[in-house]
Order: sequence, then C-alpha cells, then structure tokens
Amino acid sequence: MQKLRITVLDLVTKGPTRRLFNRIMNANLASIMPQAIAVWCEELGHDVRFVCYTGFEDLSAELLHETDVLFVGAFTRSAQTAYAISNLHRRSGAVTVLGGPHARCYPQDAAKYFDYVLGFTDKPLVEDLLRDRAPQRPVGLQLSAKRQPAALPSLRERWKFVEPTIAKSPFFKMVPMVGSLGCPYTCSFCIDSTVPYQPMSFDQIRDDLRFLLRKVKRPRVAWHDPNFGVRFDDYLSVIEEAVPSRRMRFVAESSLSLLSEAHVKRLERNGFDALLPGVESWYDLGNKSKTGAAVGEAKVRQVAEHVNMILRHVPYVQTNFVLGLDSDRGAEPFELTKRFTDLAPGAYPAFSLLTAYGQAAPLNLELQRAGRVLPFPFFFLDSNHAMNVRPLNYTWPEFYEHAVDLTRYALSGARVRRRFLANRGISTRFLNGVRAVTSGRAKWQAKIGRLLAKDIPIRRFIEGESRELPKFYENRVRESLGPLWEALPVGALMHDQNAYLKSQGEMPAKPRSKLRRPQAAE
Ligand code: B12
Ligand code: SF4
Repeated sequence: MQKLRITVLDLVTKGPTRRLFNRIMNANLASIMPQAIAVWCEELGHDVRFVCYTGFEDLSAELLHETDVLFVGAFTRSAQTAYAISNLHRRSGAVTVLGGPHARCYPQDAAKYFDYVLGFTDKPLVEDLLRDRAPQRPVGLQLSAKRQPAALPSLRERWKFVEPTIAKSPFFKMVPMVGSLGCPYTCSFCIDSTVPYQPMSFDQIRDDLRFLLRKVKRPRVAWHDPNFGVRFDDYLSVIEEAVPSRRMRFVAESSLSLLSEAHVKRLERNGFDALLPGVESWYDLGNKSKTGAAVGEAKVRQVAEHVNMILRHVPYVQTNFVLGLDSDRGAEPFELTKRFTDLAPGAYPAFSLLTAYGQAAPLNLELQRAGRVLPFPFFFLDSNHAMNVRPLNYTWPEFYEHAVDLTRYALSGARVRRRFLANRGISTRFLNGVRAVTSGRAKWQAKIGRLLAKDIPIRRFIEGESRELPKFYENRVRESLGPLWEALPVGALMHDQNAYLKSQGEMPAKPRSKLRRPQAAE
C-alpha cells in the first residue's frame, strides 16, 4: 500500500479555553481510540501525526501540515469543530474519517461532512478503509466492525502518543487504560446498555501496568471501562500481581452495586484514590446503586451511607446524577439531592441534564417517537449547556428553577467549605475547590432560566414550536469556533434530531400537547 500522510486528531474539547480547571484536567480527558488508530496506521506503514487538542493549542497551526487521510475522534459537543476541520481538509484534498461517541450517536448527520463515519472500529476496518480511501461525497460511508474489538494496542505501543498528551497537564497526569468494553447492566439511557460485556486480555493489562511503572514514578491510571470492576476479583488480582502496594494510583467509574465495603477496602489497598459512581435518580435504577426497592428519602439515606463508607477508604468520590428523568416530578427529587449533599458532604456531586444523544440508547427512540427531542446544536450537547429532551413532568421555567437552585446549593460557599473539611489530602481538596469555584454551570443555567421568561424565540425553540435557532445560541457557537466558523459547512449548525427514528422507517409525533407547558410569558 502507498505510504500515506495521516493525521489523527483527538478533540478533547470544542474550542479555546482559559479556565484553570480545564488547564489541569483537559489533557486527562484524552481518549484511547485515537491513540490506537495512530498505532494501527503506523503498523500499516504510514506516517502519522498525532494531535490531542485540549483547548490551549493553536488549532490552525497544529493542522497546517499536509495530510492524505485525517482521522478525528470527537464527542458530540465537538461535532461542529470537527465538521469545520473536516471541511478544511477536504478542500485541500484529504479524505476525512470520524470516529468516537459523535460518530456512534449521529452517523447520518456526520456522514454529510466526513467521507467515512466509523462505529465499532478495529484494525481490519482501518486497513480496508486506508486501502480504498476514495473520497465519499456528498454523503459519506458509514462503516462499522461487527462488534467491539477483541484487543486494542497495548500501552507500550500507545506510549509515544500518551507521553506528549499527559505532558500537557501540569499536575494531575492520568494515563488512560481500558480493562473491559460494554456492560452487563441495561440502563435504558446508556450507550453501552446493548453492548455485551467483554473483558480485555488480563495478560496485556498486567504487562501494561509493569511497563508504566518503569516509565513514570508514581503513575495514575484512569480506567475508561464503562463500568470498572464487573469481574472484580480478576482485575484486582492482576493489579496486585503487577503493582507493588501503593506504587500506582487509579481512577474508575464503577456502579455502587459493585462497591461493597470489602471491595472498596481492596481498592484502597491497591491505590484507587478516585471513584465515580452513578446514582442517576432517587426513584429509578435501583439495581445499579444496590438500593433495590428503596426510593426517595430511603434511597438518599442508603446511598449517602454507602458513599460515606467509600469516602472513608477512597479520598475522591464524584457522584453522578441525571436531572430531568421521567421518573422525577415536583421539587422533591431536587430537594432529595440537596439532602444527599448534606448527608455525604465529601462527595463532589456532578449533575448531567438528561440528553438524548442521537442513537446512543434505546430510550432515545421512544423520546423521538414522542416528539420530545429538540434540535439543539451539537455544540451544546455536553449534558450541561442544554437539555435536548422536553421534560415530562416540568415546564421549562420550573425545571430550570429547580436545576439552578440545586446547582447553586451544591456549589455554594457553605457546601464548598463542608466538602473541604470532609475531604482528605491536598489534591482532593484543591481539585474539588477549583472545580466548584470555577464552575460556570449555575450562572449559565440561571441565564437560560431568565431568557426563557423574556426571549420569545428561545421559548419557542425550547418548547419545540420552532426549529429556528435563536441568535443567542448561534452567537455562542460562532464565538467559540472563531476562525473555524467560516469553515463550518452550510447547514452544519443544525441537525435532524429524529434521524434515528427515521432510520427505522418511523416518523415522530407532533410535539406532545400532553407535556406540561407554562402559561405563556408573551
Ligand atoms: C470513559 C468515559 C469517559 C472518560 C474518558 C473519556 C474519553 N476521552 O474517552 C471521561 C470521564 C474523561 C469522560 C468524559 C466525558 N464524557 Co464520557 N464516557 C465514558 C464512557 C463511560 C466510556 C467510553 C469509552 O472510552 N469506552 C471505551 C472505548 C474503547 O470504546 P467506545 O467508546 O465504544 O469506542 C468505540 C468506537 O466508538 C470507536 N471509536 C472511539 N473513538 C474513536 C476515535 C476514532 C478516531 C475512531 C476512528 C474510532 C473511535 O472505536 C471504539 C471501539 O469500537 C462512555 C459511556 C459508555 N458506556 O460508553 C461515556 C460517554 C462517551 N461520555 C459522554 C459524555 C457526554 C462525556 C462528557 C461530555 C461529560 C461531561 N459533561 O463532561 C465528557 C467529555 C470528554 C471529552 N473527551 O470530550 C457521552 C458521549 C455522548 C456523545 N455523543 O458525546 C457517553 C456516551 C456517556 C453518555 N452520556 O451516554 N467520559
Ligand atoms: S451501569 Fe453504567 S455503563 Fe452500565 S449500562 Fe448502566 S450507565 Fe451504562
């Protein structure tokens, strides 16, 4: 095969940033797959340039080099940035390929702006693509391996791409590894609820950990497993064999149901210093949090006790909640979450607004069928800047009022102080403090709440009555994209929010009148 000039771009964020928390953390959000793609392309004999964009680099300078094939890994929030970059590269003759969460969630839309859009990706797929690499326009080709890859390049092989990436982070340097793909649970909102659980090779994990110990003095590994520890004893045994006690630290997302005290103690002995369990809801998903039939206040107390137990052993705990689920109604769920932050003051509460990411999850089909999904530009879909599902049991003003009240409460000076006192160790205290103080979340949501009351185009858009994007949102994207705005293809600011449903041969209902609406503010 002809030797190609390949650029692999990991878009960790969507645009320039100066926020201190991003300076500390963005390089730690880098993905494994772009590094894997870079390894595979080199193995296939090509010249590879690898760029991890964290929001602090000069993106236009980084992408000046000549490229035959451009691979971009992007989350949905970076989609517009990715589309503009693809457009620029296509103009200068490159073939462009998109992979990652956005490609998996919105393949129909991405295919308008990329030559190839990849779902599950393995080395044979990449090899076939590079062999053909014919430009595919106006509509790109959607390709996918039949299943998740059985193996990925080892850390040793990825190291030349990992090393410059973690070098961008001044203090916390996390090395991304993955021990399993898929998940045995079936949370209906999750992209992995339909992907079978599959452990990766334990021999490779053991070898990677030993390799890392030789490279970095006291490394910290971020496990990218959707749900770390499903085969708990197997993973911990591998870690115990490879890593002498306390020589390494680990961060993992794990469901509470896997975090019994015996397990947590073993995690502590093995250097796990940050865990991110999902609580999601006080009324639902009890199997995941091991709270069984307990709901409401009873679940709050049970989960708080559980989280406090974890905090006795593991210094950093982030609890993930989803706001706006259909099981929520009235002020109670928000008040319960406040109560939780009082009962478990050491945990950092992270709130996600319910977001239907295209065809990520089975639930999205139902939401699209009911006409409840809104065409918010991808730029805002990061579970924080917009909620693209019209809530079932709240009017928008009510919803935003509760969300702002909760976020303000959780990030208030009093809570930050209590968290500081409840936490152990400088790193945890520093990170939680910076994170809360620099978070613009409550301010942004309060602004949306205010605009809802007085800005009719915004109100009509968010009620699903108009598809015309209010100027307020358009200006935000334009500012953030900077010079890339000019390269954004016509039409790429908006998308068909019901593409998944239509791909199944169905049409959405008209916006549901049954949903609660406020008295008109006009
Ligand atoms: C681990 C994880 C994280 C980690 C690591 C992130 C990272 N860079 O990978 C952390 C905690 C940092 C994180 C952060 C965020 N996350 Co996250 N995260 C996950 C999680 C649990 C696993 C993803 C994973 O790495 N799997 C292992 C890899 C190997 O498998 P895979 O993702 O299935 O990838 C396959 C293909 O997609 C493809 N592929 C993947 N990348 C690429 C790249 C290229 C170039 C190619 C060709 C192919 C390709 O190949 C893989 C093998 O088949 C998923 C949920 C889930 N259960 O999958 C959410 C998920 C990916 N995250 C999500 C979100 C929203 C976020 C945040 C925006 C949250 C926030 N508000 O801050 C940030 C964004 C970070 C960023 N880089 O932009 C959403 C993404 C939805 C979307 N369409 O954008 C998901 C799907 C969860 C959800 N809500 O449903 N996340
Ligand atoms: S436990 Fe986590 S990874 Fe597994 S299906 Fe539920 S949300 Fe997804």
